[in-house]
Amino acid sequence: MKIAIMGGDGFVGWPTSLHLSNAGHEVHIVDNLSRRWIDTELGVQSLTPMDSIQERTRIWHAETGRRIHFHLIDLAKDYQLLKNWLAEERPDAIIHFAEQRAAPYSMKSDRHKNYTVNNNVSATHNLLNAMVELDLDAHLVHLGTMGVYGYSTVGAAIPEGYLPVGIETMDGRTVSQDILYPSNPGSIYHMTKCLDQLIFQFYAKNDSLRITDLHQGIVWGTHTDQTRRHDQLVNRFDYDGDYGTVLNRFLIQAAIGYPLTVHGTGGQTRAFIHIQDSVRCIEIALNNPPVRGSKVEIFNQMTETHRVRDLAQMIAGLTGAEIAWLPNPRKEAAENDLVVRNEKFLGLGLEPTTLKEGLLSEVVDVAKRFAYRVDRSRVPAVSAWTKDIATKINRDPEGKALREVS
Ligand code: NAD
Ligand code: USQ
Repeated sequence: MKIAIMGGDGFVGWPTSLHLSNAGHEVHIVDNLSRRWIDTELGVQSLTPMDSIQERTRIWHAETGRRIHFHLIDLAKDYQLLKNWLAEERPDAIIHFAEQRAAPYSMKSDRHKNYTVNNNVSATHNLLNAMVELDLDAHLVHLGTMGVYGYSTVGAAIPEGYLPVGIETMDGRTVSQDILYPSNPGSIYHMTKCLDQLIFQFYAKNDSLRITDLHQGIVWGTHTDQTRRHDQLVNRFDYDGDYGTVLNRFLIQAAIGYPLTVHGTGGQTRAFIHIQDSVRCIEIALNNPPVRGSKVEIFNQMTETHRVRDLAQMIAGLTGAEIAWLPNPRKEAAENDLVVRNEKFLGLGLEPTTLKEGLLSEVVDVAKRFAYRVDRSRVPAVSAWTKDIATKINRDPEGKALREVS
């Protein structure tokens, strides 16, 4: 297949590009490199030394003989360029990673909220709009998030996208319908993924676009089989307070002797998936497109759930790290249970890589190897969800003490 990978320079996009190129597909990365600019804005860098996208693709070619093509296009702002590119290349499938994906970054200020909404909603809409205009019947695979559901299990497992409901009619009958599971976003970023869902629903109904939405949990790990092939194919690894995600952050904190930054009681339960499984799920989704005219196909792309404090305790046990119990910069439930259905991927052959399988120490080893690149002052999460929370955190002696560790 000819596959366009929007956002293919990112943490999940890069190993996906390598995986699909290795599988024999013609891969085109489309990216505006905004994530690299955001590193500059925040004064941080990936833990792992990442080469330019041109250098990465050159190494891939030298290593495998396969070409990955790169195109510098902003999906949100360069509509005409995007449309011309799609018209010329007419990919068979499009994988859409090209969004601002950090919840803390999306909550930093009014400017960051605007940027996240404008970037994410416009990127998604421009893509669908152009596909319709060009009569492009490509299968669109989008990376959504478990956060669209809001993590609360009300005594029932979270289904894969749709909730069967019975609606009582005025004449007393009950009509059954499958509706999108009620959206319950916890950040501006997560809100954009809820908006994406509605845009997809409309375009599948109105224009019969073939769309798969993957509601993914928190991705952990860094290497895949293909990024391991050469030092310069290494994946990016975010550890800072905005882009670093919880499990990867704990692992690197353990490696550099920084107390594990648990927010609140650590009673938050979240869904997780290893990066190798994420890449595999995307391939499985690509191989199982919905038929034209059907509703949006939705998968829950996660393999296990964990409570944040259990993760911290597990990593502390493994490495001897200390745990810091910090005031929570986010507005979120202090404790929640989370049960998620994921039978669709399992039924299609996914074999989950769980935390138990020794890969935790592999990540700690990567972190130790590149520990000299870590700026400890960028570890604390300082983006507060509300002005009140910001004031409270700044007054909290324990939070302040940890920030001063840096
Ligand atoms: P990332 O930030 O590393 O990569 C996103 C890529 O998209 C970057 O290379 C960026 O430059 C590009 N991009 C952003 N806006 C763009 C635009 N307007 N035009 C062109 N390119 C643009 O993020 P990631 O961790 O690889 O996540 C990829 C997708 O998966 C995101 O949509 C995210 O919401 C979703 N997701 C990620 C995780 C996770 O834990 N990393 C979990 C669930 C879902
Ligand atoms: N947390 C800590 N300590 C930290 C960092 C986070 O206790 O140092 C807590 C947070 O308060 C939160 C939980 O861990 O309760 C998860 O935070 P996270 O930063 O790992 O994940 P999140 O902000 O939800 O976002 C990440 C990705 C996002 C993706 C989402 C999937 O950045 O792109 O959509 O995971 S999910 O969480 O399933 O919605």
